Amino acid sequence: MKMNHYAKCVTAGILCTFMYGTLSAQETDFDLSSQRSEKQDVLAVPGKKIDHKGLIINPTPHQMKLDANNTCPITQGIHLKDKQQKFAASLDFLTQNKKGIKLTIDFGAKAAGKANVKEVSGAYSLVIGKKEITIIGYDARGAFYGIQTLKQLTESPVSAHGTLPCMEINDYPDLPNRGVVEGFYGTPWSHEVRLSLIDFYGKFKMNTYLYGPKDDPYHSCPNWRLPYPEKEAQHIKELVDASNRNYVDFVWAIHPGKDIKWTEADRDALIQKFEAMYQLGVRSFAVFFDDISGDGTDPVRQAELLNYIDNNFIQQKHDVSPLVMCPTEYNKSWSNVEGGYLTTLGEKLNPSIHVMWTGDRVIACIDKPTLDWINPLIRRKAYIWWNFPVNDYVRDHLLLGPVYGNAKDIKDDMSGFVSNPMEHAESSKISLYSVADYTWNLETYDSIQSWKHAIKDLLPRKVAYLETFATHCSDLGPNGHGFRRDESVSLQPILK
Ligand code: LOG
Repeated sequence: MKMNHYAKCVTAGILCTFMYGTLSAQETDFDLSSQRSEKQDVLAVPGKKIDHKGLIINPTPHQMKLDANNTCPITQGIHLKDKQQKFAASLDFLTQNKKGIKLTIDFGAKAAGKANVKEVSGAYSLVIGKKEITIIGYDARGAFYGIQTLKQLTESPVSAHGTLPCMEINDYPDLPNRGVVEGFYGTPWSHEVRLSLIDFYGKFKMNTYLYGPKDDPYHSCPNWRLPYPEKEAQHIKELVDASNRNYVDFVWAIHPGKDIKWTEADRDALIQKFEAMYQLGVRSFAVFFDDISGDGTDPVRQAELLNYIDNNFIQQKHDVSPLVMCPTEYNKSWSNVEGGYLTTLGEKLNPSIHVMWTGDRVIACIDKPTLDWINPLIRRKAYIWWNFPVNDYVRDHLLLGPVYGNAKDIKDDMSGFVSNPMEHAESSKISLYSVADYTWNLETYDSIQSWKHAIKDLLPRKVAYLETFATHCSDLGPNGHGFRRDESVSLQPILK
């Protein structure tokens, strides 16, 4: 069998484990949740309790009714009625055949209203009847997500014999912006791996990829004013195309604050760079002012610049998403409220501009008190930049453990939630799988279950090995930020 990229990356780690002979594969029925400190609410797929039989949908749908007595045969393929002729390329997992089961796909407010689909981008309904399948999206993104759910069902053991279980799914995302910020220090991801990640975002219904690798010189100093050289520009174009195919907003970020002069010349240089990115196809933009000192940190100047960009570029284009900014004081412990930085941004920034926030500290989990503190200051809902599983401050550790610690009652208090991952992109997929789950459906999120599903999805032929490896690669050890994770929980009783 040809090993996929992911398999190659983790196999190296697993081999080390076996060479030194210290770990054995996890017993499959070992209950990790019994020893972890996080609270576990193992919930069945909502709607009706279903007999799992290997049926896993990530992210967990909001409503799902299974008709256990009926199935839908797809052995003959499907007869496609793609009403707006958009999705043929996304359906390569099914055989098309006029004699097959009818698959109707449509989207838009009218069709969505009839199908009771929620009025938010990405919402959809999927009905699998005995003789036909129907997907209705609130928008094209929603219909695409319905197709992703159908795809997961066809790949699941429940449909191994060419029959899908009959069911009705009505589903929608809790948060409008969900995904990843490539915002770490260290070797930026390769082009190949970025493309692989973008497919992964689409598959698991994440809609945002903020591109801001600290060590891309054309994102930050010294070259933020210059256009990308030809090859790099071509790569950006390809990332945009891949994002469009996956209904992902590719948000190109600039990090000008280290040496920006508050002059017309620099303001125009920034707009010109955005214009060059627009020509490459970029339709979403961000400006990061994190990790800088000196003149660039002035909140009045920052707000003036951002409003200028918003009024003269973002709003003028008519096809560009709201601007995103990362403040200099981007977490509570680094904020000087008396100094007025955050209140100035809150008062002055145009209301449509998103403001990012990492929480009470640089590395922190997010809960209601976190948001109750920041939202009034910035006068909008914070857009969370979650610094996990990023490991640029503990580079000798891989962070492969469960994603836990974020509250489940805060879906109405954030405008977005993106994870900053490790420079090891493939290994970050374990966490990102769960970030997708959490940000889509906060209340039913179950960290251990999601983590186990991630491992199964990523390395189906070596689940127990990867689980063993990952369970012993969870904590960061002592670090400057004081952020810790449960480690090697199955060994804890023996060590006590
Ligand atoms: C940087 C980020 C880095 C992360 C973790 C933000 C907003 N900025 O302390 O680039 O990956 O912490 O080390 C940061 O988090 N600065």
